[in-house]
Amino acid sequence: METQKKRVFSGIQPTGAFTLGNYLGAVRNWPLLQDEYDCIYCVVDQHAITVRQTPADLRKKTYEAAAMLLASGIDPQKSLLFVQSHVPQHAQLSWVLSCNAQFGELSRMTQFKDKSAKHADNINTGLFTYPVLMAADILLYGTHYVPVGGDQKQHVELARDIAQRFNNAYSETFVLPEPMIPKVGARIMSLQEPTKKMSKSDSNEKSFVLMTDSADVIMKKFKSAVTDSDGIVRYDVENKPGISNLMGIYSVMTGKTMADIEKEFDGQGYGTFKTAVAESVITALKPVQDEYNRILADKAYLESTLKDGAQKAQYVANKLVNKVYRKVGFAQF
Ligand code: AQP
Repeated sequence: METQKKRVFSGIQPTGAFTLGNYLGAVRNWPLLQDEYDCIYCVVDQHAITVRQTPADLRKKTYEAAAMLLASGIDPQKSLLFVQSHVPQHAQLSWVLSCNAQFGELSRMTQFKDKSAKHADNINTGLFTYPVLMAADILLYGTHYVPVGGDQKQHVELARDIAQRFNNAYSETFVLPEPMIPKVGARIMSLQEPTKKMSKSDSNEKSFVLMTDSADVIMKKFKSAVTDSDGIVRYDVENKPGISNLMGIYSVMTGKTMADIEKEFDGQGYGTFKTAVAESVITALKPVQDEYNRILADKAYLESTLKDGAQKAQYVANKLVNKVYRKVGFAQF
């Protein structure tokens, strides 16, 4: 992995089947970076337990998440793919970084505020220090770019601040990472409450489309998407959040601009438009779903790919952790 290419790192939680938001905001873009960058992708199971998980389910979802990443086009010959808990250096670095992160800055993280409101019965310290572990994920590999959805921008900026602080205190150690956020699709909204982001943990199943949903279910979910009553397909996020969200999805799927889409559906009802959006999603997801089912059935291939990825990642991560330990003054023999 010692190359001149810039390094890309990103991760996804195995907390359930991925939503269309996860796909368009992040996962779909990851394979597109594989030739230009040195890419490392991770199933972040340690992040997942900040919210209570059923152990057997978490194990199953970890396989499913890895299979979906491979099905989406991540090629283990080009990129590293592994499970976070298989590389203990993430947790090791996280501790050192947490001693260089401020309580105040973590308290300002939007995701912490949202998730602690959602899980009021389990506001554990892991939920609070989640962004520090994420900073460790990123900084461990000398990452230049982090391809994420818009909701993760704040966390990547925090990782950069922590890296800068450490570099100032102990000398140049970490590369300062930057978020890489897609121009369209960075924030896919709930189909039922289009001012809220689409999230796989939403209790209303009609609010999200899963990458594993059948064609019928996808069509039904789009048909019941909340819009407005003026009947005009026009991009206006503030006044027409539902229609604008559907236009965003259609735009990523078809490559058409908002102006093209407005023209295409001029004078037609929302029914026709919703059907077209659903069909574009069904068509794009079909080959990924077929590949997903094939890979998921091949457990031996999945395990050997993840094992190989973890070994290679450990090699890179271990060098960095040793360097950090030396810099902070831990005795090394
Ligand atoms: N609605 C979204 N639009 C665009 N991008 C999104 N991402 C998530 N939701 C949207 C991006 O997906 C990547 C992986 O996300 P994650 O698994 O780390 O968890 P998350 O951001 O907390 O996503 P969810 O679906 O809301 O999960 P739960 O419900 O488990 O908390 C990230 O790059 C994220 O930006």
